[in-house]
Amino acid sequence: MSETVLVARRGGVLELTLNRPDKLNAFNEEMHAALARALAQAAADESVRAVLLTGAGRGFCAGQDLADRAVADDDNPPDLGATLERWYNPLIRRLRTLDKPVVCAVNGVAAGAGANIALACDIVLAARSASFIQAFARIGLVPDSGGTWLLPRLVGEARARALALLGEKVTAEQAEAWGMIWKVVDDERLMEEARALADRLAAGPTRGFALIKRALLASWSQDLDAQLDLERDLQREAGRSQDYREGVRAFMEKRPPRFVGR
Ligand code: LHQ
Repeated sequence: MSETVLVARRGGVLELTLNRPDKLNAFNEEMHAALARALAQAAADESVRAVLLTGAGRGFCAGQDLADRAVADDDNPPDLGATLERWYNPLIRRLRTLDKPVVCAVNGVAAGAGANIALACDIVLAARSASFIQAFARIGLVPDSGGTWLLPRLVGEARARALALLGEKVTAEQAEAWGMIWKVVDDERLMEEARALADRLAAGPTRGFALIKRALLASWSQDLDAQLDLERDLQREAGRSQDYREGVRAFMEKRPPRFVGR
């Protein structure tokens, strides 16, 4: 087992900690492979009902380990597209399509692909001291890991353009004010709040959550008519779940629901 991603099981939550703190948790291939394995475990294990992603040390993730992708020489440039195809793109797809909620606790700086991996999670909490940097343009690159897709949708075209072109730091408070993330939390309360949120989601109607994720993802590429059709189909499926029956029963009986995730 690789130490580059710490995997801890807490009730229905799988807690994943990026763990290369001396490199601000920048990604090398070993860390990518470890994270892919952990997310596959989260997907396959029915008793895992939410995932919590965070980073060890003072950073969340500084994106690609630039030492790992050092420019070879003028005649033999690295194929960065291959790195995206092999590692980053599957990771973003996995986060977006995982049929359980993913909470991200951004404990410090999130730069480059690290920023966009955080933003690809379902609910993003950030420590007050954390920041987000689209560092790509600083080294001549293009925002990847979904950045050019996510940013304009989250913060609007004007801010997305400036962030991508300037690579300026966005503080956690600014990110919250712009709607880039869900919430800022005082540093010392970050993990407590993130765990409480993940626990709450893990006790929720997991099947329904998966359908919500599908509907929201599809909404970006569909018109209203197609989306209404999709909502009809997904609601049909949700209506057949055990958790829907329990939710209605609990409401009628004026008690909290006991969801089982099916
Ligand atoms: C690092 C890194 C790092 C290695 C900090 N690599 N060591 C995808 C496909 C293929 C290839 C290309 O890229 C991509 C996507 C990307 O992610 S591209 C963007 C890559 N990331 C960056 O450009 C960010 C680079 N890092 C920074 O700008 C700064 O480190 C930030 C602003 C994140 C934090 O600054 P500070 O708080 O001042 O920390 P620091 O710079 O002193 O970093 C601490 C250590 O971490 C340091 O090592 P050292 O041995 O000197 O203590 C850094 O070298 C190392 N580190 N980021 N990406």
